[in-house]
Amino acid sequence: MNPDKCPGEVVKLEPGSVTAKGNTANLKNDYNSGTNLCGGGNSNEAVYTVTATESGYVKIDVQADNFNPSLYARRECGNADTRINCAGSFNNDVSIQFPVLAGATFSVFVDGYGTGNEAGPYTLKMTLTPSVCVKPICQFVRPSTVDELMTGLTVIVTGHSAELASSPSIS
Ligand SMILES: [Ca+2]
Ligand SMILES: [Ca+2]
Repeated sequence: MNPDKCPGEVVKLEPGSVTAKGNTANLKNDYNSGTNLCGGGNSNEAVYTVTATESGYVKIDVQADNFNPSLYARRECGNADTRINCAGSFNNDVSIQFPVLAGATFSVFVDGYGTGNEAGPYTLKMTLTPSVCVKPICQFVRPSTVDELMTGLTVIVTGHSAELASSPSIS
């Protein structure tokens, strides 16, 4: 798959970690994070579309060799309004995390943060920590935080199943 545009590289994420190396220097600027907070509008980016095989917590890290990275995830690859989470950094290292359900597909963008075209070699690491389910209750490993509420996903940790909600809520 062409890593430059949606859906980009297709990845199946099982419990544990997947590491990918890439280089945005030879790609094009097609997408941005959709918010000034996380940037991406001036820089080339690479795209990965990921399916989680189990419910749990996803943590995504980007280590940029020599540029300021922007990292964001969307539920729909081509739709900035479906952003799940994002981060931009003037350091070389940036990470985001969010809960997922089994079978959920999301897209990850390795972009650049700043006023110029921030691009170059990077290492992307994605880790899925599965939730622990003792029916009928699923206990997600990481407790709920404000970070999590930004994701637009609501994880119901009690009841018969975890469910996706259309908007964030505090419970
Ligand atoms: Ca691109
Ligand atoms: Ca971009």
